[in-house]
Amino acid sequence: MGGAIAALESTVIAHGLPRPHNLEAALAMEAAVREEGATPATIGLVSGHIVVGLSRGEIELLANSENVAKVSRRDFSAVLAGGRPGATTVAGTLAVAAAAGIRVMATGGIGGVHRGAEQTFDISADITELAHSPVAIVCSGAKVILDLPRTLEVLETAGVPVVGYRTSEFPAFYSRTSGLPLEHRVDDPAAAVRIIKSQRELGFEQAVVFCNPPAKAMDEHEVSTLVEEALRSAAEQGISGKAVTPYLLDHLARASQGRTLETNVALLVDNARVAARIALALRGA
Ligand code: PSU
Ligand code: MN
Repeated sequence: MGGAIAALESTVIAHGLPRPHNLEAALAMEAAVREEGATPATIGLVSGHIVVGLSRGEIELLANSENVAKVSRRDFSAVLAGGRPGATTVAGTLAVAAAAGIRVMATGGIGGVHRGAEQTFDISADITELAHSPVAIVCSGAKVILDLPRTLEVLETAGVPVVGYRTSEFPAFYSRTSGLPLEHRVDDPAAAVRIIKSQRELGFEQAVVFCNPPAKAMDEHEVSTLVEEALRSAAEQGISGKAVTPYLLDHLARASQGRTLETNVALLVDNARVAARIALALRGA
């Protein structure tokens, strides 16, 4: 049966949040999981090895080094062979968690379809991995820098269940509302576990995405103005590929005088807590 483990991603530490908030958030997420009585396993790459359950020193390394690779599935082999430290995205973390038999993970917001993807083809590998990883993931929806309606469409195409956790609406990362309704909803960990068990009994390999609205939420319309601005700036600077998401998150934090950052850290910690509760309920089920 094993212990109740909540896996945590590390790209958010290395590339999603500025110092020193990144280390603080990483440690606060782990503390929240422990407080609930579960075991955190932050996943990353150190000295040519995949580590499931980074030590405090290893988390500090990922938080403070300049040369940390952003590791999605396609990056593992090259980063392991080269020995650089690596931080796993949701996609990378799902791949490792699934291989390690960990059934629950937490993040801030999943990746998805970027705005203008019809031109750039920029659709996060998170979607592909969610389609093949039998892991439940607690998030605050998808990052609001994305095209949220199209992100829901591709999740549907990929056969990935998206379930509101105490909400009937897809959260917009920094805000509780997006105007996009969710068909399925649960209100406690026991109900979440019933869906996870059913998904596994069916033999389906898809993840289950639980969307937990942010506690310290920002106004949806204020955020959308900030996002427009950030997107314009990214386009002017010619930002592309895996740099897009970190650039936009950083721009938003600056433009909002740190308010998106505060919301981001709070929702990360809250999602870790919910993941721990689900992992505990899953162990007893
Ligand atoms: N959630 C956050 N901040 C982040 C991320 C998630 O609150 O920085 C990271 C995750 O690791 C996710 C990645 O997998 O952003 C998506 O990057 P991309 O769009 O390049 O696939
Ligand atoms: Mn991308």
